[in-house]
Amino acid sequence: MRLCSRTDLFAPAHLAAGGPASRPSRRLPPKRHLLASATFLLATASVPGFAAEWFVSTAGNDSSGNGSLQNPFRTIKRATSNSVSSAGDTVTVRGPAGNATYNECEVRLRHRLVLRAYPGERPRIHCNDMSNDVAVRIDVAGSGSRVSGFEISGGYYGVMLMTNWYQGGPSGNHGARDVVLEDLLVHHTGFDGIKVTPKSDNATIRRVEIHTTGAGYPAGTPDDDKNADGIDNVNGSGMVVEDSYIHDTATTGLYFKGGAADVVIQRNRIENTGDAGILVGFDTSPQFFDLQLNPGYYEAIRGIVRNNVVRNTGYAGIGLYASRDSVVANNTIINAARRGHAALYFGVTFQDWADAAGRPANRTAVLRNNLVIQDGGRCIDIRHSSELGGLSGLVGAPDSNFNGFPSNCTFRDGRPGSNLGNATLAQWRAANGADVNSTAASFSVSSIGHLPAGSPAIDRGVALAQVLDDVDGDARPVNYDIGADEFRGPVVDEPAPPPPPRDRRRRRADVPMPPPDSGNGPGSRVRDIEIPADRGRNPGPGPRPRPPGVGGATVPASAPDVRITPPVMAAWERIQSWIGTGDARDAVQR
Ligand SMILES: [Ca+2]
Ligand SMILES: [Ca+2]
Ligand SMILES: [Ca+2]
Repeated sequence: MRLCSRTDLFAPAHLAAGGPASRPSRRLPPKRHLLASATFLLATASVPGFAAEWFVSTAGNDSSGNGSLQNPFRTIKRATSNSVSSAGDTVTVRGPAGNATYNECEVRLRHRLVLRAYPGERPRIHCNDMSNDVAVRIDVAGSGSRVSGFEISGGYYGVMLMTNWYQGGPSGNHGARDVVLEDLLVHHTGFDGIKVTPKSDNATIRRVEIHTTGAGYPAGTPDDDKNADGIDNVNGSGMVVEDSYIHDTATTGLYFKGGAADVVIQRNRIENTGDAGILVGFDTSPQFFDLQLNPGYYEAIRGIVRNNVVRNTGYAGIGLYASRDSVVANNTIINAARRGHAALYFGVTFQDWADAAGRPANRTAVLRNNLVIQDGGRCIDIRHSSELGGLSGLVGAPDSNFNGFPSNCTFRDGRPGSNLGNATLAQWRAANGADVNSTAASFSVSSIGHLPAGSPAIDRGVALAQVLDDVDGDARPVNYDIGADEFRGPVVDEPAPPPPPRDRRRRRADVPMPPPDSGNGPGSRVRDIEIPADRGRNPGPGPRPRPPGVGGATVPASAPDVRITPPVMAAWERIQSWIGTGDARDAVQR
């Protein structure tokens, strides 16, 4: 079987779906013995609606401290416990350079909190246990929480949003909703960097760097046996991931699946991924779908992927699996699919080969203004499998146009009746009418995806209501460029790319990527394989109404909700400044 399970062996029981959120911690909660802080507590507790702020410092003390700035606690867990903080409070963690590390696992938000770094400081939460504990866990009762400004390393997952939802359970069950994760550096996690479980709706992940996932695998573990993505969302709807940098992941950079609806992925940079870059849907075990909302077992619904730069991926640059009403627009994909698939890929899903499952083909996916840069290889592939009576990667003709491709890449439609194997762009157009306005040329971009002056991508796209800005957060004028960047004249200050990795685990980034062709170039044998499926180890939520999907038209009348936040470039520069500061990348020399 191509889809061998590679997940459950490593899933601790208490991380399994439905179990963890309501299960009491195996550690005893701190005792209510804060005599020293009685006055402080009374002062805060006696005022209805008063939101307290609690401070934590590596110089603090859980016994004698009272959580004030002057007399802080020593551990974050002390401050987040039910015996200290309550819903609506803020926990502020000191992290001065040289003394910023909290060796804690299972930092758990049991109620709605703001857990943040002290201004100007960068505390680090490091969990040494990558088998049983996560570093930061947000309970269902922690819905509405915000985690901001931390470096997080180790743990089974770096951050996990919990759920008590399960298929067929009470309709009111859900996951940790409306959680904001921002300005985080998550790295060297045992498995996934951030895990979003079913019905953990409306998560916002912004200005986050994630790298070096899968540190929990023994040395020598084959890549195909790993499951350690940057962000793994199983049925968490309404998620927004933006202005983030995900790189050097053991498997896929980011995916949302299991019926996740109304997800927006924008202005991110994703590179050096073991498997795919971004996947809209994938392959989820049937029990994680909400069959009332999604009886057709679609993996992703109304997802939007725009203005991302994706580079150096093992499999698809951007792939779609059992999705419907998706928009993939204005992305730049560079040297994708080194091990198989294509820069833009329509995959098929198996859903455990279960009798009760849907395995629908992708439907009404709009591909516009995407820029593919590579030497040969496959630009678009529509897969077909003869298993289970025949599974197709797409219903109908591909709705793909105004994209930019290298002149020497190929196109395939593996569905019955198609003769497109290693087709040229002209043959692809003639066969299915797609990409008639797309451009074949020798494109290039800078190290961060900017177009050079005179690029054949400039003004060759089409205006889209679903795309109003570019990767820099700049508004797009009338004449759209192809790719993530809208060229706006001579570039004065081209920011340098993030520095190369320092420790051994990140060395991979230093190695020049092989030519994109290796194995999938014209005339070579394409590995027609699927990425091993994630069996939905931990599942997430229900759709939130959102602007109407795009039904194939390039410019729908209604404008979607586009959020223009600080440009990704600024985020990358800030991320760069984190690296090499603080007290050590040191403690994590695994
Ligand atoms: Ca995963
Ligand atoms: Ca333009
Ligand atoms: Ca720009």
